[in-house]
Amino acid sequence: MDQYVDASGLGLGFALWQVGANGMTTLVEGATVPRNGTTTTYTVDATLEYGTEYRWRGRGVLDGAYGPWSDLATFMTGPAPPPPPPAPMVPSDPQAVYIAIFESDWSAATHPTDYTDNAHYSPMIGATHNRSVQFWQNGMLATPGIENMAETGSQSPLDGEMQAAINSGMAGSIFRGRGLAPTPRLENVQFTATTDFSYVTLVSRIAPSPDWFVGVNSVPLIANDEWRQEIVISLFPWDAGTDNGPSYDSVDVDTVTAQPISLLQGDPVVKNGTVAPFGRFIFRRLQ
Ligand SMILES: [Ca+2]
Ligand SMILES: [Ca+2]
Repeated sequence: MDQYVDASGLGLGFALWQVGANGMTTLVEGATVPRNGTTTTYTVDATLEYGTEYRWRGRGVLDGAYGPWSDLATFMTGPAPPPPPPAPMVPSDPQAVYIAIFESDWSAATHPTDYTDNAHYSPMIGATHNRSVQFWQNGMLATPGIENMAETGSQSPLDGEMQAAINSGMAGSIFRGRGLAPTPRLENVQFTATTDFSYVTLVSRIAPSPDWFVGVNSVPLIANDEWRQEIVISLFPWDAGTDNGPSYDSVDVDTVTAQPISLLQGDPVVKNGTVAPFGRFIFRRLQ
């Protein structure tokens, strides 16, 4: 413990203890400093811990002789401040341009049962949106927009449903692509996603068919705070649950009580006992 005295030889000694959870005290710091007028201040060098009890006391020092210690004084340090907020969970780029590639394998080789020479797909339609809206979903009843898309290939009124989501702040943009005719074939469509609308939904009708379509619902384009570079999704056939025809060229048999959207099973989409995918969507970031 260093000792200092002022010109008159009078100094003050201080000692500070930390009180542990078990009540044991540990000396944190002690010092002797020159007297400074009527108020002598000492600032400890040690960094004190949050939410911890400390005790201290002082005594006079004169020419190396010590007076009696004062009574112990006690104080409590304040609670720890809240941790800093986590870094924002958004990519540094506020938007990203994607190309959606629709690569169809559908042919007499992939789906030989009842294969039709007229096999094609209706024009693609999609939207960017947030988690507050789903335009279709496995187990959900088809909206009028999904029903008409799946039964006739029309982009309407699905585009109206997407526009309504834009108007209510749940979707960012609608994008439309060409159909695929004939198949197998490739088509693509570009769109721009933003951090506010970073999910993508895209559908196209399997045609001809009663009410079958390929599509994805709410694909997240951001992962680990970054725009995803490439996402490949196999396309299994969905049944919109709104027409009962059993095969591609069936005449319209409107379903009296609509059924939930479900994965299409059995003939004619099965080959060697399993449903064969019709192709894939590839979402690739361009910029
Ligand atoms: Ca119908
Ligand atoms: Ca059906």
